[in-house]
Amino acid sequence: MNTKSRELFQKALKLMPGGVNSPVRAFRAVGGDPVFMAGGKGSSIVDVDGRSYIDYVLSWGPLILGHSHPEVVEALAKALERGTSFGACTEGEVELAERICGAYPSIERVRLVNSGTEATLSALRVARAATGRERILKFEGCYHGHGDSLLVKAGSGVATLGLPDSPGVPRALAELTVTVPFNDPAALEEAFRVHANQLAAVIVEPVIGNAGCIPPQAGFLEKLRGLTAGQGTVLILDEVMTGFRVAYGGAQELFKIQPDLTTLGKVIGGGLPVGAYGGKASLMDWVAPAGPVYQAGTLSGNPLAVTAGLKTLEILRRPGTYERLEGVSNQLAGGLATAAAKAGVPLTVNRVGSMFTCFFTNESVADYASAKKADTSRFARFFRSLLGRGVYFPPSQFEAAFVSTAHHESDVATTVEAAAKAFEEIW
Ligand code: KE4
Repeated sequence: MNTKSRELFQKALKLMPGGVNSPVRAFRAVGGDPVFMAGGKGSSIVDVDGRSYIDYVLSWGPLILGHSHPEVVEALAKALERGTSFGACTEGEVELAERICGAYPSIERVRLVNSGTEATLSALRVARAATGRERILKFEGCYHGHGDSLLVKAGSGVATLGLPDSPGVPRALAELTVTVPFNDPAALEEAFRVHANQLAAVIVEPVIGNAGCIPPQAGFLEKLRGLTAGQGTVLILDEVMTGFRVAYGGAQELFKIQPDLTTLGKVIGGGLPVGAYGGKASLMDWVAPAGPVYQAGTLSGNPLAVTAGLKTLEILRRPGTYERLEGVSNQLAGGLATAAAKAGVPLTVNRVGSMFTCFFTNESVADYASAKKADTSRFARFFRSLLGRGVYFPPSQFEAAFVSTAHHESDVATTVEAAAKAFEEIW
């Protein structure tokens, strides 16, 4: 019985909307009260009642090295002694920009911001300014932060104008966003026919993480690159989740796609608030003060966040890091699939590198529509059964789970054993 969590949540409900600072943390998709966390070390996280869990949320992606990596903590401690923020240029920002541009050949200029949301809404602003166009296209099920233009769901039919996905988003703005299904080349071609030469930008999660993990099908990203290049539409790869996660050079390295702009976040802050957007100099030099597109931020390039990010990227560059991540992630995904099959539970495990999702369906999941066919109530029971056995999965069927370099074979064994019992329970 998580008593302190329960007490804190009752208090939080009186002080914060829904008792949380980000909706998914409220556990509404899985039922019950959220667990309040108190600390973490390596692959494990501990709640305020002293219970520890093997953590596959990892702060929704940033903690690719696990919690409190000693070298990150040490670097932060030293940075703290020099101060927390200057609101001025610092050497660390130049070094982090250099690291990002070195890892992403498509990025000639980069601007650091404080979140993925800031990165995506700024990238869209640049694309609209540079093309002189207003309409944009996104894919159903992709989440790019809470910028107004991106909180839009598909209108009826294909390639039709968007509808606000949240109150407060002006209809006139939502209508400028076209949505089509992911992995649907025909729908994409139709959208480029209907809106020929009117699209300022297409923004896409090259591997969807926000509908659960959905990889691009062969040729889809290439088709997207061809259509955007052909009509002077800016291709924005939203790599806030996949950047430095699925490969050091992100999904654009993995799938060999050269976008015009890229957005980053999560891993590049090593657990502290950092986002970034960057790409061709011809686009990024539209950004103030080089150009007229205004974007700014009090804490952009913050020395602490930059320190955590730089140390994280340094450790990720060490030989064998991604190979080990791949090995442990593959072992885990295989173990979960085998356990489900043994229990007769329909399960589709989608994985790209160290991000994965267990969909409770026996159909393949290639877009948002197929993801939504998953049995979300069974997922909720699975989540709660695992939680009770000390394994913390993302509290939603439509989220990606993550593995860190701190997860070892022993964590996989414990997780698969717990899942096998959970599958028996939830059948
Ligand atoms: P933030 O503003 O939350 O830093 O980043 C927004 C964002 C942009 N692009 C992608 C591909 C993202 O995954 C995100 C944020 N991801 C969610 C997890 N699905 C953050 C968790 C949350 O909202 O609490």
